[in-house]
Amino acid sequence: MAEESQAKEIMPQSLADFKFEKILNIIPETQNMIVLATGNMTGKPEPALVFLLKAQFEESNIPIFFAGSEEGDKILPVEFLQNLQHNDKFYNFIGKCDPRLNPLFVKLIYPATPKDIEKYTPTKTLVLRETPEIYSKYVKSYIESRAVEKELKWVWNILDGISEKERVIYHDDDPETGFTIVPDTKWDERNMKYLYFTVLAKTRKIKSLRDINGSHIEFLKRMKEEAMKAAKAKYGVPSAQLLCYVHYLPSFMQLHYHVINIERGDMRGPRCILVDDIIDNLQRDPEYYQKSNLTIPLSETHEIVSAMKADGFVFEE
Ligand code: M7G
Repeated sequence: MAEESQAKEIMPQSLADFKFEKILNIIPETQNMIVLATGNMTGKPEPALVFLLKAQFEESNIPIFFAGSEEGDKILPVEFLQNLQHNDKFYNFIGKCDPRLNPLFVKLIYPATPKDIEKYTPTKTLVLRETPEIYSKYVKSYIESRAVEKELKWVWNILDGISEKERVIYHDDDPETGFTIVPDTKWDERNMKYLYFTVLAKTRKIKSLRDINGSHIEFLKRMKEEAMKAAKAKYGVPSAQLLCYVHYLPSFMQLHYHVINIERGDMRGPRCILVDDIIDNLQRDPEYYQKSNLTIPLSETHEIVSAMKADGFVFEE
């Protein structure tokens, strides 16, 4: 309890509060970095995950970079520091921008648990075709063993109106059919091309797709429809540009949707299952997700893989 109240007061001011340990991953498309560090702010050294991301330029600032802008006088011009290449009319420069117009987007998970660190440490990924039998024998118990009180605290904080109150776009408190729509932390709410909502169901009974059946169809539809309405009403993004999907396996075990602008382009791989397809499948067979095989990518160090290997299951090399 004492630890909990202390944790609430922690508000790091800069990366000088942390000691660099190592770069865990570099995301090739963006060159963004995920860094492992250590902080002492909880009273003992504990790991921190630091995500260093280049934030989007504010569109309205772009004219200031050029000649003829009044505001341009108050800030430093974009300076070319180095010419990397020049051939005829083609130039590549390294430039310097006024830091006020070129913010860093820093995400921090602190204290980070071994699970958090594992999630962001690149490992070999194996593809498992999960039959209902594999689900009952290995995956269900893994899902049920998760430390929900710790892992879902941020989710419950949003659902209970404790955190991100001012960001919440839609909220319905019904314990069975309620849900909350909130901009995902991956989106800064400025560039509509990157729109990203998370839709969190209030019920704690649906942990994954395997718990969903025909009786949930109306609920699934409503969650999607409200997200589509909100995207249009609040941000002007029409539903024709939106994708709404769940992950299987999810990384946290309470029903939630991802709603993204298709132009973000980060809906990748077999973990993403479109909500429209889920609804279609349930309309054909209300027990579709209890009967079907599902493909899950798993890290080779994942405990489901270890448990299956221990029972003699062979993942082909
Ligand atoms: P995920 O990590 O891909 O999990 O998605 P999944 O595989 O179970 O779907 C969880 C989503 O929730 C990510 O897109 C996160 O950016 C987002 N998210 C995580 N946290 C801790 C927060 C938070 O505190 N607030 C909001 N608004 N979104 C969050």
